[in-house]
Amino acid sequence: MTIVLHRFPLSHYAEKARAALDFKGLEYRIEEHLPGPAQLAIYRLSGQRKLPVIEHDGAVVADSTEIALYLERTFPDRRRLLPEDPERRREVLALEEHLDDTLGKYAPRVWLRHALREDQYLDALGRALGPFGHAGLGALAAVVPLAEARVGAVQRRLDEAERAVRGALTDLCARLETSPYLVGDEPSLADIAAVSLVYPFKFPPSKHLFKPEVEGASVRSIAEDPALARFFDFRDRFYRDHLR
Ligand SMILES: N[C@@H](CCC(=O)N[C@@H](CS)C(=O)NCC(=O)O)C(=O)O
Repeated sequence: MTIVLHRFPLSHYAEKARAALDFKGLEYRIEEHLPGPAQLAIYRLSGQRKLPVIEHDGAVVADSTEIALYLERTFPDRRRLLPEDPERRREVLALEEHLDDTLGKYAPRVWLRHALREDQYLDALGRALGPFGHAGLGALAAVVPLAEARVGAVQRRLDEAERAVRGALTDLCARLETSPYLVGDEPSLADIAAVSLVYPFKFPPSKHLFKPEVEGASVRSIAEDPALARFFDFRDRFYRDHLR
């Protein structure tokens, strides 16, 4: 039975679940949702309000990590997301958890801070989202920088997020200096988490983007930062070589 992936179009956690489906070579269909009152349908389906959620053969699974682990258990003969070796496996799971706690948790705030100041990116995204989304982005672009300048607590929260995200990405660059993948010589769930959780900083080459025209649109102050180039180059390669 075809797997159904429920997602919000810009969600980095949903991209992580989608990348896990791709990596395992599974057939799936995407259902797009919008945040807001329509989340009631997600609640009815899964008993909680967040996405991603997948449906497969009567099972309903929420949370990107749970989804990856479900796919690994359910399709053991497909490409492995986790190494056989127990120590390597622990390392992959620990790095994936760390990436959820840093990139997963803080990337949206860093995105808010930087994306809203980059006209080219805002235009590309605004066109793809249509008039309603364009207006929403315009409103955010007016409010967030003002709040950051005037409200100390907002600035501190954004600074904290920026430290966490840049710190995590700098660590990933260091790992990639000595290793072809983030843990050892084989791709794993840790790579999937890293390449997908930066999703809206630079829309990757993928046929499953919510709109094909956003491919390549990037928040230049992050995705084109020379200090982070090793990671973003790796990420482009990873999408080309392992994902669709
Ligand atoms: N730990 C979850 C986090 C999922 C999550 O926070 N999803 C966000 C979208 S990126 C969401 O559904 N937000 C809507 C809400 O909180 O109501 C995962 O790994 O999937």
